[in-house]
Amino acid sequence: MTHQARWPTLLAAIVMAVALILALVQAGSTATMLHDDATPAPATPDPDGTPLATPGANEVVIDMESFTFNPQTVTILVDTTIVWTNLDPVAHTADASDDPRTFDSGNIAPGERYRHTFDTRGTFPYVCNYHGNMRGTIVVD
Ligand SMILES: [Cu+2]
Repeated sequence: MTHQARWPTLLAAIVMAVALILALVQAGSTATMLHDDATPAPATPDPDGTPLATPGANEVVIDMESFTFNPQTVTILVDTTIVWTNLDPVAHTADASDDPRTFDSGNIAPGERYRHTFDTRGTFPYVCNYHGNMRGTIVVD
């Protein structure tokens, strides 16, 4: 009868050994998972999406010459820039005649320029503040 009593002990030893092996395997896989932490990707710098304006593009030049605006009437598209260029030996201005003024160049000294970009459609008569008969018109179509 003594040999029968050994079976439960042997069985218990085998179950404990298997349980120990399973526990070790599980611990190992857990350790592997802990090493699998995601490294955050380096932040890519956000490039400035603003396109660079090409100098001279979308610009129309009006000469201030011999006390006249030349050409006197200019028709342009929206977002066109007018560049008034003073070729006279005296100062001029280009002041819109509307109120409040759409544009007002202030003093444009001889050889100087004044730029204004028209972003709305309309007809804009303007005048030189120093010479009342010096007039022009910008038509924004
Ligand atoms: Cu003038």
